[in-house]
Amino acid sequence: MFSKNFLWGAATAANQIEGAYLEGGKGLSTADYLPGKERIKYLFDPEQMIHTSFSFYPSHKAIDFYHHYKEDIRLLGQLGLKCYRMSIAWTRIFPTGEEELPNEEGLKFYDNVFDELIKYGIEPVVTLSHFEMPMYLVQKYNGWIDKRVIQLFEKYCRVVFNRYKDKVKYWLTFNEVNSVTKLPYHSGGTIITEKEKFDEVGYQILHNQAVASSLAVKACHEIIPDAQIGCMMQYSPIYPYSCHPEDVLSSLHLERDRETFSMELFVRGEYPYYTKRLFKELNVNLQVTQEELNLLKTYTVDFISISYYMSLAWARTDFVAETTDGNQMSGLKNPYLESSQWGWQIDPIGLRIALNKLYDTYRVPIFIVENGIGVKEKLENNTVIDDYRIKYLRAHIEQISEAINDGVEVMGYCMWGPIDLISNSTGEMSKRYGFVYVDVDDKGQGSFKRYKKKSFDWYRKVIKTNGEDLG
Ligand code: BGP
Repeated sequence: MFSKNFLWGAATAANQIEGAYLEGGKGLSTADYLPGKERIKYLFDPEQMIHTSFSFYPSHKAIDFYHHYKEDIRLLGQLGLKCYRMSIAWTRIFPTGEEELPNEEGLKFYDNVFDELIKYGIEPVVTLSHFEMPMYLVQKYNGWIDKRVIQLFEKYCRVVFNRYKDKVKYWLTFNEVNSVTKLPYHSGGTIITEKEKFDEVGYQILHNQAVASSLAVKACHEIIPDAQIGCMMQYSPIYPYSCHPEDVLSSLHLERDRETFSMELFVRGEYPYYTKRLFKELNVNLQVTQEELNLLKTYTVDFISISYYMSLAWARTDFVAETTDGNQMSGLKNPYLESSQWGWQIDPIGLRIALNKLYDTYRVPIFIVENGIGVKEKLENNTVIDDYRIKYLRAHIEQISEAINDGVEVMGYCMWGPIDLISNSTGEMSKRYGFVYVDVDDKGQGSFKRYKKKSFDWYRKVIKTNGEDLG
């Protein structure tokens, strides 16, 4: 049973929808340097990427939400969304990150977006940093590895909290914050040249972002006392491939090191008990002050938010089995699960498991802020009959309902990508997630017209009946 105030929603990110990458005084961001399909090659080695000039950059136009926001929010209004998760591009507010004063045109743009959402009774849920930051700060400081970026981020947070305090009551700090230890450029604007320092740099960025999150929590509560602010983690439960004790142990380690480690910092406000051993094994030595540790402990988040797309299987090091791709992590193929066209394993029960595990450990409310399926689709008769999407979302919503019946406090659910958008991992437009088809291809060509898919009316009904009618 979903509570009356359950936040039914949908989620996007600025660099995947807005376009207009140099309009309104916006500065260049890390995302503006990501190419289209070629990006996969560079995700783990961005140094060469930022010095290469590509023929096409998806974020520059994206789906042109910047000029279509009224039309798009009207569609979100028709869906009956209770909330809409979106992100603010830091570079629209502070183009280089270091200006004395914010860019009024950028502030005004988000004022317009929030006003439009509020007009339709949609609560904005705002991510402060979703895989982008001013490129200037990458060039000057090498991104989040430099602690001076913490203060610049705090300044940006204080500006947007003050400006939008009457309009936005739900905030998220860093999108999929645990990804920084795997993707330091993507999530932290840091280029690592000494490969042997990869783990050390990754965990230092995570620390710096945890400190910044504490400062954001402090500022948010001071400036908007009735707001709630959460952290955001990419969570794919890691299953042991077999009941061999070594498989169980290695999956426990993988899940902790790559995923839940970050939650200890943000939710409990301290380094987990296994840190010493982990850091010794990874040869990680961090620059941490007592003042920073005090901040972590004092200003913890109000709730956890997660993205959930899939689960992964894992085993002991010398075990050989078929592998599969996943959201920023690959793993072993689970013989009991089907996969999406991109190899992400479809596992609705995994969401119930994820919610129970997190609630069991942290006992704070959980907000699912991303879940969905990317599919190659063709527009026929001005629509797409996407029964597979309905099936995927229905199965996941059923499992959320089960988790709520288990006793887990779930605040809300945002499906990912209500209107087709640019894929984060592949830069493709053809990895479509939406209830609304957008006529743009992988090279940014098309009419940019929007068309409702079959799932549009289905989700509208789900929300209208507060999850009673999933048929
Ligand atoms: C998450 C990101 C999103 C989004 C989603 C789907 O990791 O937070 O930005 O894109 O995954 O992934 P993709 O776009 O790679 O299919």
